[in-house]
Amino acid sequence: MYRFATLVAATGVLATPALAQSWDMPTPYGDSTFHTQNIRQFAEDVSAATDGALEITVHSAGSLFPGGEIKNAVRSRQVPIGEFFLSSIVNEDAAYGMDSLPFLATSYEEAEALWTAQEPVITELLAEQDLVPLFSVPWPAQGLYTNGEIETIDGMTGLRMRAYNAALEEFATLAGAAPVQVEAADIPQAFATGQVQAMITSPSTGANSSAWDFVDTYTAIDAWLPKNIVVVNARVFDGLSEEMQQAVMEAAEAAEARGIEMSREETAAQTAVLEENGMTLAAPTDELTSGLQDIGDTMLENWESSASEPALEILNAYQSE
Ligand code: PCA
Repeated sequence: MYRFATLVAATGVLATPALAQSWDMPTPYGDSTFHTQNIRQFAEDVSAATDGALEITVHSAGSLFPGGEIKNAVRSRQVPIGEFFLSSIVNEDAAYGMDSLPFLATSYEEAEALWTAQEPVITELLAEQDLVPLFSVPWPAQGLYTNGEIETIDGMTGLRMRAYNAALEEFATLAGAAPVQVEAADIPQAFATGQVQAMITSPSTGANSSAWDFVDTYTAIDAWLPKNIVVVNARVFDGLSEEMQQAVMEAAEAAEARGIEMSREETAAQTAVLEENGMTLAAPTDELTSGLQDIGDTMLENWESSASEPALEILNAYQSE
């Protein structure tokens, strides 16, 4: 019996291709999020292209690591690969936070141009931490979720507002609101307990968190398109065969293009879901837009006064296009 078990175990080992690898991939966002669906497809593509020699398992909704820890988990090789919200690491360098500056890039074309300017700089910065960026996909433009329509910036005074990064915290403060940091997965809970009363996020995250249960109005201020990024640990990546590296890079390129398409389609589709569930869709009044633009100007000035040299170079490159 003992001998038989040993034989089976030994055969099992031999049956596994020598270089087969299995990677865990954490993301902060839930299964209904289009980014998560996109990275699951990326994982399938990698598996197919390597004949199963590289299997990636996606762990969604912060189940393996909370959003704020994913970058360091990949850096320290606790996991080989992960997805996170790029601007969440703006404290390391202003270059990471540019996609969350209000009105700097407000369309997919501008978001792409901004990423083109950011990518080489960010690639260099991440290399210092043993990280290789694989692809980056923007969320749809960010809109305002409130009870009742906000017609001027004064309407935001005193509102407890959900924030997801430092830029949104600054934004809320400049608008006279009170920012409260809440991860996407905790939005329903934060509204239900009265921790927050308003938020700025995409139609995707609004629909994915059933915003209509807590607020009745969506105002499409379309002020910025923040991005997710997928990174792999450089040492793990370098350890792959050349064919495997190429398979990962090709799947990554396809994932970026597919993700941008999914994001574009989400904008109208999920805004319609908000409306179908009874929310009022509002266009911002001219007064609100100009109030928001003033805040954007102030934030850009603040950003410039503390930005690193490489970050300022990104801004120059982007603005001179
Ligand atoms: N959804 C994420 C980030 C930006 C977005 O649209 C969130 O709200 O946390």
